[in-house]
Amino acid sequence: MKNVLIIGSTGQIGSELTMKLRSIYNGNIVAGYIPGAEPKGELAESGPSAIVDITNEQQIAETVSKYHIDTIYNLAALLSAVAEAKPQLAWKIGMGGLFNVLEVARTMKCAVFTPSSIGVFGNNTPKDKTPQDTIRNPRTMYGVTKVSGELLSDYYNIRFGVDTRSVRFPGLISYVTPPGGGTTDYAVDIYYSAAKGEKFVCPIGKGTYMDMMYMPDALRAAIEIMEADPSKFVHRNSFNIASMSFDPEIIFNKIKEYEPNFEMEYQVDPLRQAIAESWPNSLDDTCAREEWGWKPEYDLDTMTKDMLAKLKERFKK
Ligand code: VAH
Repeated sequence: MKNVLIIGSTGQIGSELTMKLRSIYNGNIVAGYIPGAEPKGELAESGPSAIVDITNEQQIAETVSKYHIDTIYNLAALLSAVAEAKPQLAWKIGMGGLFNVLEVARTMKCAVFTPSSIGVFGNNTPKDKTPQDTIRNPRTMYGVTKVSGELLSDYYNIRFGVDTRSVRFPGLISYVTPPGGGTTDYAVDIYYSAAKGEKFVCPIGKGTYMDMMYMPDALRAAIEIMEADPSKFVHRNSFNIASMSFDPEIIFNKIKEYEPNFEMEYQVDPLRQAIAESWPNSLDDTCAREEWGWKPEYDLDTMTKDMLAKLKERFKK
C-alpha cells in the first residue's frame, strides 16, 4: 500500500500529479493545500485532502501520521517570475518549507520528491546539452532556492539516510491547469491563443531556446523516479530530464501547420527574457536514462496535436 502526501496539490503540476497518483495507487493519496487554494471538483471528490502549510512543520507531521504517509511530493514553490517579485517569500516557502519536509521525513521515515528546475543553471553554465554535473550559478531567487534545495536534499540523504529524489523540470506544458507565473508560461499561453483563434503576443524573444516538456511526460518522470531501484543511482538531487527544446518561432510555426491563420507578434518582457536567456538552450539527460530508465514519449508535433485538440474541444463555440 502506498500512501502519498502531495504538498501544493492545487498548483499546475500538483493537481495533475495527485489525480495521476490516485489512478495508479489505491492507498491514501492526500491533496495538501493551504486555505484560499482549496481543491475543487474531481480533485476534491476523488480522495482525501488536508490543510498542509509547508511553513508549518507540525501540520506536515500530523498529516503524515494521520494517513500513514510513506512518500511526500513537495510541490510548494513560487515560480521564477513571481519569485523575483517576492524573493523573501520564495525563500521562506522554497527553503523553509523544504527544511520542514525533510525534518518530518527524517523522523517519520518518508521518501521525499522535490522538483528542481533548469533554473538551477545560470549564464556561466554551458548552454547547449547542459551536462548533469556542471556549474550551478543562478542569478534568480528561484534558481537559488532550487540549487539550495538540491544540496539540502542530498545532505539529508547522505547524513540521515532520507530517501530524497528529484528531477530538474524544464518548462511544463499542459492543457489542464494554467501555469502560475513562470518564465516558460508563454509555451502554454500560445496554445490557448491558437485554440481560441486569437493572435498571440509573445513575451519571450525570437531565438530564445528553452527546454520544454509535455505534462504527461513530466508526471511519468516524477512517478518513475520514486519507483526506481536506488541501487543504480549515482545521482539523486537532481537529475536532468529533457524531451524538446525550441524558441517561440519553432513552436509558432508548428502550431501554424495545424492552424494556418494563426498569428503572433513579439512584446518582450524584460524580466522573463533575462531569466530565459540565463537558462540552458537544451539539457543532456543521459544520467537519468542510464540510472533509472527515463525516456520521453512526446515531441513538439505530438504535443501540439494533443494540446490543440483538447483546448479546441474546451473552447468550441
Ligand atoms: C518557470 N515553469 O518558468 C517554471 C519552470 C523551468 C521553468 O521552473 O519558472
